[in-house]
Amino acid sequence: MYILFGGPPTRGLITEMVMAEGALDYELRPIDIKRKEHLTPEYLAVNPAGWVPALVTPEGETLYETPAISLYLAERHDLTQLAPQVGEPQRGAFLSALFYIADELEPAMKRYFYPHRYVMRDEDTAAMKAHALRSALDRLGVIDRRLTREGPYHLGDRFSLADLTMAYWAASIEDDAALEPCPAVKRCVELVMARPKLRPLFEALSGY
Ligand SMILES: N[C@@H](CCC(=O)N[C@@H](CS)C(=O)NCC(=O)O)C(=O)O
Repeated sequence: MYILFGGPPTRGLITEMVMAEGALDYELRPIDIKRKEHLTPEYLAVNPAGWVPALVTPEGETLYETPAISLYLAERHDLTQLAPQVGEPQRGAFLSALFYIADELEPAMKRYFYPHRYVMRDEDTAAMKAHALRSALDRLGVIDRRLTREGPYHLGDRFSLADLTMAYWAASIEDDAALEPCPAVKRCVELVMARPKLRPLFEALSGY
């Protein structure tokens, strides 16, 4: 059985969504980052980076970095409904989409949630948060243009981990109106959130 260190409102939810889509069993060990449980010696022994999620495999190996965990689960369990397999025509487009989200959108979201870490003076925190949101929306704007051209999903009619991951981040933006300039992103998020196995997990996110 997998052991997942995470829980809402963290991106551990992305891993839970992958588990749900794949009907995989796991034991959730919630880590409350507000109470700094991710910085305890016990948790740092699991993931020395002090971040959640971390996933312990049935064989006892510890995995970290959310997109890596998602890909690992999709590949190990042949979850072709989440990821085109190596050699499939859409594999390259899928990897490009997933890595764009991981490398470009995620860092902006990190600054959005932790703006105080990126300023020299406390009084600049609100401006940093606003700047981070603009950066995230800029990235979502790029995705929006792709989805307008090729959507409703990143791979056309085919849902994938790229949509799931993007939807988690877009749904995490506190101001619903912020997504108004990105109608194709909004449409994709709605489609992802309506998936029966994912709906309860997105509801858990909106409760925070
Ligand atoms: N690159 C890592 C980052 C993980 C990450 O930053 N997780 C957040 C929760 S969503 C966290 O642990 N935050 C605590 C902190 O940064 O102190 C991943 O994608 O898994």
